[in-house]
Amino acid sequence: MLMRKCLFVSNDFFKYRYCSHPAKITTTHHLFLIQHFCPQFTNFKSTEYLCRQITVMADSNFVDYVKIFARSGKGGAGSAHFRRAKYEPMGGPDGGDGGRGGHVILRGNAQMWTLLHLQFQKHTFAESGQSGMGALKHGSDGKDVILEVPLGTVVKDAETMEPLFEITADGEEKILMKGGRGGQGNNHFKSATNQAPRYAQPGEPFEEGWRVLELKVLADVGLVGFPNAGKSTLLSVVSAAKPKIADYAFTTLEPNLGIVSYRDNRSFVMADIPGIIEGAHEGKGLGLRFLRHIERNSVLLFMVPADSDDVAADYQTLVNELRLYNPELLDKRRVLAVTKCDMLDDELTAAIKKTLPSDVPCVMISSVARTGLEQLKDLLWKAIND
Ligand SMILES: Nc1nc2c(ncn2[C@@H]2O[C@H](COP(=O)(O)OP(=O)(O)OP(=O)(O)O)[C@@H](O)[C@H]2O)c(=O)[nH]1
Ligand SMILES: [Mg+2]
Repeated sequence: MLMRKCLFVSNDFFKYRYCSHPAKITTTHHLFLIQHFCPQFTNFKSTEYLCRQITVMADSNFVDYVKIFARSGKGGAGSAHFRRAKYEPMGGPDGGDGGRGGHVILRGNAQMWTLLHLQFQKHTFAESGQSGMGALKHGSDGKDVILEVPLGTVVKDAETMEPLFEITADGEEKILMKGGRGGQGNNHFKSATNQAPRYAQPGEPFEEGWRVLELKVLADVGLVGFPNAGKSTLLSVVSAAKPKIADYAFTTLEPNLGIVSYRDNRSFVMADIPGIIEGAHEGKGLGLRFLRHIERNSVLLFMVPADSDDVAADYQTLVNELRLYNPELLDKRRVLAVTKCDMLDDELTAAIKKTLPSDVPCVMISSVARTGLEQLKDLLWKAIND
C-alpha cells in the first residue's frame, strides 16, 4: 500500500488525494518513500515542502472528484401461479407482478459543499424488487438509494469520461442507475385462446457501473490570479468567509466561497481558487485542475498585484493559461483588478493606469486600505447582470 502511494507521488503527487485511503502514514514515512522512489527530490527543502503539501491535501475535507460504483436493483419476476381453492377446480391464472428494483438516485443538497462523504462510500447497491406471488399479490419494490451531492456535481462515465448529467438545483433528483422493471404475472397473458398461460415475465436486469462525480463550484464570480495576488484577502474583506491568508505562494489549496453583499439587499457568490502560474497547463504549481471551479462562473475577476513589473503582461499570461485549459473560458465577461494599491503613491498609480489593457474594465483596489471595493462591486454586478 505504501509503495503504491509513493508511486502516485512520483507520477503526480496531487493524485495522492484520490487514492483509496486517507493518509495514515506520517511525514517521516513520506520523507523516506519520496527520497527512495523519487530521487529527483533529493533537495531536502523541496522534499519537506512536498510532504507538507501532501499532508495538507490528504487531510483536506474538500473533495471535488470521486469515482464510485453503483448498482441498481433488478426487477422481481412475475408469478406464474394458478388459483387453487376448494370446489374451484380451474381457478385460472392469478400470478402477481414483480416489484421494481430500487434506483440509485443523486439528489442536490444546497447545504453540501464537498464530495467527501462519497469517498468513504465507494460502492452503492440498491435493493432488488420482490417476485410476484399467487392471489395477484404484487412483489414489493426495492428501496431506492439516495446519494446527496452538492450543487454543481457533474456525473461522467468513468470509462469514456463522457458527461451524463449535472445536478444544479436544491432537491433536484436524477437517476444514476435505473432499477429493473418488475415482470408481469401470468394473469396478464390469459386470453380466450390461452386460458391457462404458464408463462410470466422475468424482471428486468439491474444496471451497474463506475461513475465519476466531479464538483464544479457554482459561483457568480471566480478569482483568477497568481499566488499572493491577494485573492483570499479580497474574499475575506468583501464577504464573511475566513480563508487562510499568508505571504507565501499557494496558501490556498482548495476553493473557498463567500457571499458578497451588494447594495439594496442584493448579493452574489465569489469563489477564491488556488493561484495559477505560468506553465500551469504543463502541471507547474498546482496545475490547472482547480480551473474547473471557474468554468461555471459568469464573470472572471483577474487580479494582478500593483508591485508587478508589467500588469498588462501578467494579465495576458493569466489569459493564456486559461486559453490553454479551455478556450471557452475566454467567452466569459472579465474584470481586471490591480490589487495592493495602498503600496502606490499618486505618481505610480497614474503610471500604472496608463499601461492597463483597454479591452477589459479595470479597477485599482486595496483590500487592506479598503479602497476601490465599491467600484469593484459595481463593475462585477454590472458584468454579472449584463
Ligand atoms: N499591502 C497590501 N497587502 C495585501 C493586500 N491584499 C493582500 N495582501 C497581502 O498579500 C499576501 C498574500 O495574500 P493572499 O490573500 O493570501 O493571496 P492569495 O492570492 O490568496 O495567495 P494564494 O492563496 O497563495 O494563491 C498576504 O500577506 C496579504 O497580507 C493589500 O490590499 N495590500
Ligand atoms: Mg489564497
